[in-house]
Amino acid sequence: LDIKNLQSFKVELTRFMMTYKFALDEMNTKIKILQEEFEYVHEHNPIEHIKCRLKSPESIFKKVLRKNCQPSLESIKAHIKDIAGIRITCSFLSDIYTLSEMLQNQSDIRVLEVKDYIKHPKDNGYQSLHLILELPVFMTDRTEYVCMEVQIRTIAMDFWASLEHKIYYKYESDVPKHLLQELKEAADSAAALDRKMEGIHNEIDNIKKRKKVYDENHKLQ
Ligand code: 0O2
Repeated sequence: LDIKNLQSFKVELTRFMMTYKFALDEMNTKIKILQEEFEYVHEHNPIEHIKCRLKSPESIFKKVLRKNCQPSLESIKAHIKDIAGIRITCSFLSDIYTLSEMLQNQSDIRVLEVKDYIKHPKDNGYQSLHLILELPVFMTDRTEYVCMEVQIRTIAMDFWASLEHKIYYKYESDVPKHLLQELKEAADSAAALDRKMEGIHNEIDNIKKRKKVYDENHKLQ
């Protein structure tokens, strides 16, 4: 590449990355709206935290090489679906599916893929619900349909995934067998904890509902 070409590639790449940033901003707003209204209507906040990230150009190019795709922006757009990523950590298992349904039902969102690693955990124990979504971003002179990966998980799943990620990098992918076994057991414990917390949450919810009915009946008398 000569200087002129390099400069025009830089402009193109910056514009390309901007569309993903805008898509993240849009999705972040959508999730915050759902969170705020859900809390108002159901008196329960389903989201613990939201984390947005843009893949760095370095890791995009690593993935390009791994996937054997052309190093052009068109090919990257077509093959790499997680340049923009949002991770939503929920309080309870049921919140994951409620939020996922709410996002999937929005008319400007196109659902490209759903990977349910909660119903079908990975062999290492990894659990999360992954949605590959596409949404329109209205630019000054065009509309771009931008893809992103939304990962939805509980606090326990997130705790497990971040620890596993650190161990994986520490051992440069070559994790000792006994640690893999222990990680799998920890994933099973995390799943059991999630089910227990869901049960407690449902019980408290039922008590709250019964109290509301009782209070309303007594107000009427
Ligand atoms: P980062 O740094 O989090 O972005 P793909 O390669 O994405 O086209 P794949 O492998 O089917 O296809 O994607 P999948 O299964 O949807 O997983 C993508 C992302 O999920 C990963 O992104 C991780 O964030 C997370 N993930 C998947 N499996 C595991 C796992 O076993 N352990 C942990 N800790 N996270 C996992 P990246 O790009 O790998 O990393």
